[in-house]
Amino acid sequence: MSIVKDNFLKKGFVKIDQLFGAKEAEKLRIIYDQLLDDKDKTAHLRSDLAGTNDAISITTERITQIMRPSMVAPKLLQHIAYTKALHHAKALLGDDMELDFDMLINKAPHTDTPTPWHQDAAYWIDLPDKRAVSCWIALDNVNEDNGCMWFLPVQNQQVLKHNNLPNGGALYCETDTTNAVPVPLKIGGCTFHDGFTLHFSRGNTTNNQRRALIMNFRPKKMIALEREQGMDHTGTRKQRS
Ligand SMILES: O=C(O)CCC(=O)C(=O)O
Repeated sequence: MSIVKDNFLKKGFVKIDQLFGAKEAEKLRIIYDQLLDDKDKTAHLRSDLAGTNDAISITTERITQIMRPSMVAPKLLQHIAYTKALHHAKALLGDDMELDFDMLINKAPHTDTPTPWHQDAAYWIDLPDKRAVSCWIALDNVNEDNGCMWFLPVQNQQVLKHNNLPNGGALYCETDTTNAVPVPLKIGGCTFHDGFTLHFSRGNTTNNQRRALIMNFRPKKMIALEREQGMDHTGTRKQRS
């Protein structure tokens, strides 16, 4: 077994230093910035993970999430990032892995808003085959100050009780974070994490954007089951399992 797969299976996450290079990252950033700027075309897929319950949220998106960006910009799917991430997903969890959904999560400069601790599986419907992996790709250099990912080594395949931040914000759960590990990345680097792995990121306190492109992979048959139940990862956020 490769070291990457071994680490992933033992800890629930693994880092790949470089999924692709700077030129490829720049191509993605151009599309990414167009999507961020185009509030009309992305309106139905866009929200603020910080919730929208206060004066700041009227003028400022703190954690911009755009679900399924490749539905608005299909050329994203032609980018090598998607091919390479799928290749790793198959190596980690099996040849039947396919792209379920993609998303953008951007932390604008000085928005200083953490993404709370959660497990992705809390957002999903309960499926018989629980294999799922997310690839989180850095399109800027990321560190603790602008919101790199932190992970807790996975304990078991249980979804903890989650709650929503007020007014449609992210799901969060209470957990002991003593053993949490930050994973700084260079542009084009990525992490893969399991659907049960607890993760979080600090707010962005720097002068620059913190742009991440995320892809989620699961077995082809489970994607079909989700779609039959109307789950296409474009709807409102709530705890589902
Ligand atoms: O980018 C972030 O701050 C959080 C990302 C996340 O929660 C995820 O990829 O599942």
